Amino acid sequence: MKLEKEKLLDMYEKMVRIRKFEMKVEELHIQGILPGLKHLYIGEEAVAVGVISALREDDYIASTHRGHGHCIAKGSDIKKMMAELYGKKTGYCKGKGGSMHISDIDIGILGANGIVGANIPIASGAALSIKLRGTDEVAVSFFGDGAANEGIFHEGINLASAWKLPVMFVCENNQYAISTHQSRVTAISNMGDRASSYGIPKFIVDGMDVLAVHQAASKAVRWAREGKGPTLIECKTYRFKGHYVGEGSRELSYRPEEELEEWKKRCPIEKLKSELIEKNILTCSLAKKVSDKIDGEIEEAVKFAEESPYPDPQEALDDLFFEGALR
Ligand SMILES: Cc1ncc(C[n+]2csc(CCOP(=O)(O)OP(=O)(O)O)c2C)c(N)n1
Ligand SMILES: [Mg+2]
Repeated sequence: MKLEKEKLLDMYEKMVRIRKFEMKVEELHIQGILPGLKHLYIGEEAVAVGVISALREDDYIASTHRGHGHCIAKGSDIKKMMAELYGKKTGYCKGKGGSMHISDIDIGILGANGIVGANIPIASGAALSIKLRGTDEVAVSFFGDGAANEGIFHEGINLASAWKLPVMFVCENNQYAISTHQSRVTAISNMGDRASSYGIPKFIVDGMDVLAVHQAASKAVRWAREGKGPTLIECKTYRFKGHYVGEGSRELSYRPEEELEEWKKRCPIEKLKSELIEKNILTCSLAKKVSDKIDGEIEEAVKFAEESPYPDPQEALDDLFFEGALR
């Protein structure tokens, strides 16, 4: 599959935007500036960008607790994301949701989700709605290797396959569910092999290679748009940081330093960068320009968040479904 130069550069830029956003979030959290819990996507950028770059704007994604990368890849406003992380009124959830509740329905982001595995049936539900409306959008559920061992994985995929719903199930297999290695709780090594239980196609790809992910996702999108139903895409990936910001050195108690170092050598951004340089699509000076531009965007997002007001305490119960019940 040959991708246009602009498309490749856009994918590169999006991966850099995710990386830099996450690095800033880590820095601000460690300084004690950001409240709440954050799970960084550093190391996994190729999965979100590879899959989402195969979608249209009117397609849907359902995200996870590790969701900043999905939102940025789908085109979220990083100013509103940063404001949400600061707990400010100008954030996506008016500062009351935080990292694990960012959503932007206008561009098809059905929401991050702090409940592991919960977005699998949500994406299937969105796909059912697509089917009932008779349109050709697709829905994507991102979830981890840990989520793939929950009952909801079976329920969501089973019904989607029985009803041939236009949904892609993307397993971001970073090998760990918090501190538990996949091999301790799963007898098979490829989560993608489970596709055969549901009679759907599988793709098992190198999740550090954005082009490989994009290629698999493009096939899955075509499959869904043609009305053939769901697919399961397993992306082998790795998180370069702890499970959550603040885990610190504890992470080395459950995963060997050498393993981390080996995976870092396979950085998905460096990989794409060198491939694009080799093909004369990217130059070092253009890469520097992209880096500077994104540094500027992040600085602007932080400024926007810092200058924004906190929500008024009077608004604490606004926008909640049970608001009436409490008053
Ligand atoms: C239903 C549910 N069970 C447990 C948790 C606690 N929890 C939060 S993240 C996580 C690990 C998830 O691992 P995985 O699905 O592999 O995603 P990753 O963090 O590796 O991206 C767990 C167990 C939760 N939030 N929801
Ligand atoms: Mg995991």
